[in-house]
Amino acid sequence: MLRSLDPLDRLDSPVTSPGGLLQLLPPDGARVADPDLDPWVADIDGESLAALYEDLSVIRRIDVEATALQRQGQLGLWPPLLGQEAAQVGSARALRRDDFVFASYRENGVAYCRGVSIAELLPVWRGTALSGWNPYDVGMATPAVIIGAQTLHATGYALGCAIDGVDSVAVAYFGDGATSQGDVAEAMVYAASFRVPVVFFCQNNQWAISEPVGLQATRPIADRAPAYGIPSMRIDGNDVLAVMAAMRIALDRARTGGGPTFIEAVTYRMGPHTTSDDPSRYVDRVEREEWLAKDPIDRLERHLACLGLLTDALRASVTGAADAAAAELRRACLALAEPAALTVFDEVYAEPHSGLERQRREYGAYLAMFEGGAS
Ligand SMILES: Cc1ncc(C[n+]2csc(CCOP(=O)(O)OP(=O)(O)O)c2C)c(N)n1
Ligand SMILES: [Mg+2]
Repeated sequence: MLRSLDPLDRLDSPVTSPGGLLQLLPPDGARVADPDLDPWVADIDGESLAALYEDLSVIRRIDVEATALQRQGQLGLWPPLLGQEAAQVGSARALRRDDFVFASYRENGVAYCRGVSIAELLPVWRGTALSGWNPYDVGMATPAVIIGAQTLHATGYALGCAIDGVDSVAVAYFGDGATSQGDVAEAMVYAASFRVPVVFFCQNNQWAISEPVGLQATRPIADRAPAYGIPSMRIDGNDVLAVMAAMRIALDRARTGGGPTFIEAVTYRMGPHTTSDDPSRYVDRVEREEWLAKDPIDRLERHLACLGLLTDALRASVTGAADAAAAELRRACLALAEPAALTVFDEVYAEPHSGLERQRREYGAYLAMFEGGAS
């Protein structure tokens, strides 16, 4: 039998916090109590809150700067995470170094928290390399663009951890849209059957490109998990403390043999799907305004102010860190060397492959037709 904690039990109860979400920091920043979540963030003192505030602010700045660089033609594409900072920081900062993340393209905030350098975030989006970092250096795989596929990778990795007898946990990050993919269903069935130490972390940002979540989920997405035998929590994804508490509950369950947990972090994609998208064609402005009032950084600022911790010194140091990140992003982007065209065939397979060699020859011959020839 799976161990079930109160947050799961309360999912079916009509008397949950507003909107049916588990919450510790509402938009006005006045901390609310939650008997299930509170013990899991009891150690978060003023210093920790300030560190979270810096993470959120730096990540937003990286995201905004990268979006601007794409607009200036310096990046080919960028998938903004604007509005989802708390979901990413709260969850990623709950992880241990030996845990392993399998994410989609949008988790640049998670990558930052895992220790991926700003320079390593960029090559894929500038098109100068097929991947930006060594997964084993940071405990995070490079982004999966095949929607939902990473849930299978995470489940397999986590099963390996269990077989090895280590208590590391794998976390799959994916979106609301991904929950309609077969891969996610397969991963959840498998994880439940074998009590795999994996956390399914769904950022419900209300959109799968231009498709609103309501079209594919007439019930909360978190409600699906118990049917697989997986406990779930539906949390306010713009509340960094609630996210951290939920992730710590899930990690503890996984480490102690309780198997998988599903977390639905309810948030909002404030920007376009990617820089190639024009959300003004389908997003309701009033709805977006409503979510703007629930901004994850504003509410942490209000909370810090309530505690008397939003000092000029803190503001100055956080602004300094964000400015430095933006400058580093711009510098690193412009410094990326353009790769030789034929290197696109390198490191596709570990072993030589005749089909790939044929393609390399053909492309080389094509390039040779131009001035300068193949490089
Ligand atoms: C298997 C697969 N089908 C379709 C796509 C095209 N696609 C790219 S992003 C996306 C929407 C994903 O939405 P969601 O899972 O909510 O993640 P979000 O982009 O909102 O973070 C789709 C359908 C894809 N990349 N892979
Ligand atoms: Mg989505």
